[in-house]
Formats: sequence, structure tokens, C-alpha cells
Amino acid sequence: MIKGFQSEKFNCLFPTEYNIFIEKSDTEETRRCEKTHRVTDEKYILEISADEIKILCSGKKSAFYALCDIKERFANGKPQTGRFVCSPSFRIRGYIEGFYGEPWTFEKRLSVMKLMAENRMNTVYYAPKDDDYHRDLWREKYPPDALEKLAGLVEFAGKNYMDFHWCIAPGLSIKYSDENEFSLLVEKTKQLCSIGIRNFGLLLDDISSELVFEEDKEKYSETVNAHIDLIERYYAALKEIDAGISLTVCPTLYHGSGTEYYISKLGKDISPEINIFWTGRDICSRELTSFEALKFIEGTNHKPLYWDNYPVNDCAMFNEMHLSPIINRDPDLWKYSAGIISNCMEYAECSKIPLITFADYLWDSENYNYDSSWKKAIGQVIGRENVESFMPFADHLRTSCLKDENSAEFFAAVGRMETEFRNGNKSGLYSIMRTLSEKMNISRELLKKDIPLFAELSKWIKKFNIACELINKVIQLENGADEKLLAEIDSLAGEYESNPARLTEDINIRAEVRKLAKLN
Ligand code: LTM
Repeated sequence: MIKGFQSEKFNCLFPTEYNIFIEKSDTEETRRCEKTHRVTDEKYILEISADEIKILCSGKKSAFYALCDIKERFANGKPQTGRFVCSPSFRIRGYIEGFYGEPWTFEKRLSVMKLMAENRMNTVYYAPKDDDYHRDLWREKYPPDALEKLAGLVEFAGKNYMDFHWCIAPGLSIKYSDENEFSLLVEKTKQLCSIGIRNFGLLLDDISSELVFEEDKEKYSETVNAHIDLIERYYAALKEIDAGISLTVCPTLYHGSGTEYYISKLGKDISPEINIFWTGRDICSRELTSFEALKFIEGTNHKPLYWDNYPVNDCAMFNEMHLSPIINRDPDLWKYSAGIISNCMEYAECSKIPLITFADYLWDSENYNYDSSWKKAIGQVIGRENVESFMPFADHLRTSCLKDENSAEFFAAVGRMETEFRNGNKSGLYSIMRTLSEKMNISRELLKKDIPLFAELSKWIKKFNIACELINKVIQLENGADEKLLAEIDSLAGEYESNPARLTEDINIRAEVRKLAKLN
């Protein structure tokens, strides 16, 4: 047990055995990042000895990051001693509430933002598809109570060193050539400016790629011309409100190579400072490579700002739970992109796990280890003491655009059982099955705990519970396969198969049971 003082701001215990000093120094040493050739206010240096930690940093943001880093080092016991120079790989590191489905509550938003800031993300985009005032009712101003909530988010973001970007998506109904429509867009934007927002997004994704109104066809002839005109006029209007305002756009074609006609023309014709969202080769991209980023730059004269559609699980993916760590993003991608913004799931607690791994990758992409980052992330969300027990369940929540195969640990055990089966070693086979079942049942017990993550996972937990009961029954086959037992197994298999939540799928339960019954 480490003696210490509780820090409310960091929600952790800083051990009193250590003296922690912060030295403010705004010099080349604390501001220049050698790797990225950037001058940054996010760099810090830690000098850790057996009883003392000295933080060298240029300001409050880097001091905050340093303390968050120290908190994590203490979570692993006594921190390693030495001098650590820490600075980020990617400049823009963040997430977007950009999914279809129930938008997060205010409390969930604060909770995700706090945790992501502590993991050194610096950006949050607000763009829930089902916030009516963001998309369907884009012309209408927020009612006072909703505006007050947004103001609360903006203030919280500022206190946590996060840049808050508010996005508007008028593309479902806007008449591009109508001046009155443009005035409504600017008026709405001014409402958001009034609560301190200085970063905006203009999202034109998931709309018709053809012009709808005759007046627009006449004026612009091609969709891309209407979009360039809207983006440039909007950017000019923003700059008139405040020269410091930033703009990000999401084009209608937001995936591919970046050399297609629409995106290439759009990129080359809009101001170079405007960030362009890009999801990569596909809508949900298995990989993001530096080569592809270079192609995008060649096509558009912009570095892509990745809207990374992981862990989002909306629309056709709604039965999948995307808990895996982020993988397959090139280690040197920071050189060729403006940053990465991860699109979240409507499940805020669940999103935290992959988001923390994104944060780790974005901070130090060359040294990112997805497995250790994943375990750390799970520990931060459910408590380190619960990580091991959670794993047999988490093993089944890994199918996504990143990888097809689920249940790696489970299938490794099945593989070992098959070997025993081929060798006719019945007791060896059942011994492996019992170990597997014990682990699954430990997970099952853990999942009964009152932890917010588990409430969100109820749909998948229900199915996992059936799997646990199923394996508990299958184990009984060791003592003989009577009709009653076989019928019970059959009924549980039916229940399991008809449950649409995605867990382990590629297993023919009945065929496996028939094989086992023959062993007797
Ligand atoms: O990806 C983009 C730019 N737009 C939408 C997202 O809002 C949605 O969450 C994802 C995943 O379904 N796909 C999209 O096309």
C-alpha cells in the first residue's frame, strides 16, 4: 500500500515518499520537439529518481500531461528511474461523437472528455448525427437549456486542455445558391460563437452526391462547385467573426484514394488551412498507411485529417462490440497527416477502451504496443484488479473492420482440445474444457458487478452467459451423454444461435457435441 495524498483533479494517489517538483522553463529544451521538428506547448521532461520527480515544462498544459503521465507510472508500482523526454507524434489527437444513434448524455460527455484529456488527447469534435440541431434542424437555434449544456462542455474542454469543435451538417436540405440559407447558417454559427466556440466543422457526408435544386444546378452545374463555394463563403464569414477561428470540412466523398475528381478539385480549390476529414481507403478502413496519405496530399494539396471509423458500431455494425485496441495505423503516419479523430460508438463507456489505445498510439506512434495499451485501457475503465477476469469475455468482442476473427483465446483452447480428441485422450480434452469454463465463469461473476461498462455491455453479456451455461453443460458429457443432457445442450445452442449479438460465431456447436458424445 502506498501512502500518499489524494489528488481530486487527477483522481489518484500521489505517494508522499516522492517529492514532486514542477519547474517552469519556456526554452528550446522544453518546447522544441526533435522528432517532429515542431515547437509545442505539450512537451515535458521527467527526471525520476528513487524519491524525487522533477517535471520540466513550459506551461500548464504540459504540466498537466506530465502529472497524468506520472499517475500512470505509479499505477504500475514504483516508477522506472531516469530522464524521460516526452512529446507527441501527432499534432491533432482526438475523437468525434459522429455516429448514428442515441447521442451521449452530458455526463457521459464530461466523463469521456476528462479521461481522454488525461490520456493526452487534445481534440474533441461534436457532431452526433442524431442531434437534430446539428443536422435535420440545422437552421434552428439551440433552445436555451441545450445551449447551456453545450456551454458547459466548452468550458470543461478548456479546463482540460481540449480543443472543442462544433460541427454543422446542412447538406440534407440546404439550397446552396440561396443567400437566405447561407445567412441562416451564419446566424446559427454565431449562436455557438456566443458560448465561446472557436473551432467549427462543416460536414457534407452522407448526403446526395447530386445537386437537387434546379437553381443550384444552374448556378454550379456540379456538386463540387457548390461545395467549394459554400466552404469558402463559410470560411470567410467565420474569419469575419474572429480571425482566430478554425474550420474542418467533411467532403461528400470521404474515402478512396484522394485522387478522384471531386475530392481532388475540392482540396485544390479550398483554402489550405482548412482541414479535410478523410476516412481512408474505405468508410471503415482496416489500415491507414503513409503511402495512402501521400497519395491524398498529391491529390488534394492537403494533409488528411483522419476521421477514423473505429470503434464506431452504428448502422449495419450494431450487433458488434468494438472493444479491440486500434491497430494497422502506420507508425510514421504523423508525418503525412494532420491528425486522427476516432469516431466513437454510441456506447460511451465502451468507447473509452479503444479511445485510450488511440491516445497512446497518437502520442507515441513509433513505440505503440497495442496489447499493453489495451490492458492499460481496460484497467483504467474497470479497475486494474479486474483486467484478468475480464479477458475471457473481452476475447469475444473483437470483430470489426480491423480484423475478422474473434475469440482468439477461445479458439486456441478449441485447437488444443481437437488435438486431444484426435489422440483419443478424453480426460486431457475435458481438462482443457474445464479450465476454459472456469475462466469464462470468473468473467461471468465479474460481469455481475455494478460497473458502468457492464451496463452498456448487457446485450453481449446476456449471450456470454448462455455460452457459459452451454460449456458447463457440455462438460457433463464426460460422464455420459443421456437424452436429457443432449436436449438441454440443444436448447441452449438454439438460444445462443438465435441471439443476434456478435460473439463467437464460427463454431458448429451441435457437430462438436456429436463428436464428443461419440467419445464416450
Ligand atoms: O464516416 C463518415 C464521414 N460519416 C458516417 C459516420 O457518421 C458513421 O458513423 C460511419 C459509420 O457508419 N459512416 C459514415 O459514413
